[in-house]
Amino acid sequence: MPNQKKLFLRALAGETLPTPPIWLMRQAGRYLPEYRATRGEAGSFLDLCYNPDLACEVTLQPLRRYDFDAAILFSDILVIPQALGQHLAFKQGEGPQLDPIRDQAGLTRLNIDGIHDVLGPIYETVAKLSSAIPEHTTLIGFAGAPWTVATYMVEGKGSKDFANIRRFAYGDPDGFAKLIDILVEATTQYLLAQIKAGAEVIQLFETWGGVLSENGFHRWVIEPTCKIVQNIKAEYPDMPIIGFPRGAGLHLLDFKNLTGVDAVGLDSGVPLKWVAENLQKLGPVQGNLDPMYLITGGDEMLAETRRILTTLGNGPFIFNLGHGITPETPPENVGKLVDFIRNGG
Ligand code: 1CP
Repeated sequence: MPNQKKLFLRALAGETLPTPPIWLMRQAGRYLPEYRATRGEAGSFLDLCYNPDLACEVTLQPLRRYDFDAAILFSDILVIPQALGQHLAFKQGEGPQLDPIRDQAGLTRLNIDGIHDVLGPIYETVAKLSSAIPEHTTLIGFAGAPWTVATYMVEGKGSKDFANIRRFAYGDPDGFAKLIDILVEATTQYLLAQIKAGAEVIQLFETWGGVLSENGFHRWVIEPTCKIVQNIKAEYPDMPIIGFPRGAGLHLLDFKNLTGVDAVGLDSGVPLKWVAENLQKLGPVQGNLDPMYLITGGDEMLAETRRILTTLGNGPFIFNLGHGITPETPPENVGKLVDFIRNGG
């Protein structure tokens, strides 16, 4: 059992630990001056994602400062549409831009056959990380879940109302299912290649699942996630998979029961007593400090952290944020948070 010492894997296997393992979503990023320096060296954000040496370097940067229990591959969920042939650019300060696919006819622009040619450097980053991270650190590979990736493919950018994709999914479900099927297949292949390269845990980010209707959530979040989990477990039955269905609310139990994920990531809005009495009985949970507490960083942050530790600490638990860390976060507040948790809260 070579990995049994890794706290993160023990928590994912269902163990209740006196001090939970900790990592933070988007732990590598613009709040760190050393990230900004490496990013400047790389050129664009996408150049950084496809440069194995520099992507490895920025993944390691937060570990050097905070000795997190997990490293997450530095990449982005939008490399999948790009690998499928959809044009992608990150304009400075504006977020992602893609040529939108608004209907079934637009799917002819996608081609799954060459994805590994584009994604190869990312597998190389995983392999480098696998030997570069400390022995007690776990390597997380990741992908966006199909619905969330599709929101960017259909909207063409970040969205507030998701009107185009909801219109496509509700108005032409058979046509939209073809897009989701392509994403299930591409995501499966992408994650299997990350695992072959050394990823020890997989996280699926479903950032925008909360905008769907009840039936939509089942059809476009739960079903595709379930297929990806089954595909991965068919080849790697013991691979731990974390699902992060942000905004899932009352769907959380169905999400856990029906998808087959091992652990569930919680956003900051989920009532924790309910989680402890229901969801956590079914498996490990991860979360859920509101990232804005890290900006103020005072006693309020510590009190909220204590509330989370007290409520979820009696079952299998991984400490994290409820969403990604923001660029305005003072790095010293992250240090304060980690010390507080490791000193028993
Ligand atoms: O340097 C920069 O200016 C780019 C900022 C940035 C970073 C650091 C983007 C653009 N992506 C990333 C890295 C990233 N993205 C990681 C790496 C590892 C880590 O966690 O340390 C991960 C896991 C993601 C995942 C991701 N990208 C998600 C899911 C998680 C979440 O935060 O909800 C989403 C929705 C994206 C899309 C994306 N990429 C980047 C931006 C600004 C966005 C959001 C666009 C929007 O909808 O507003």
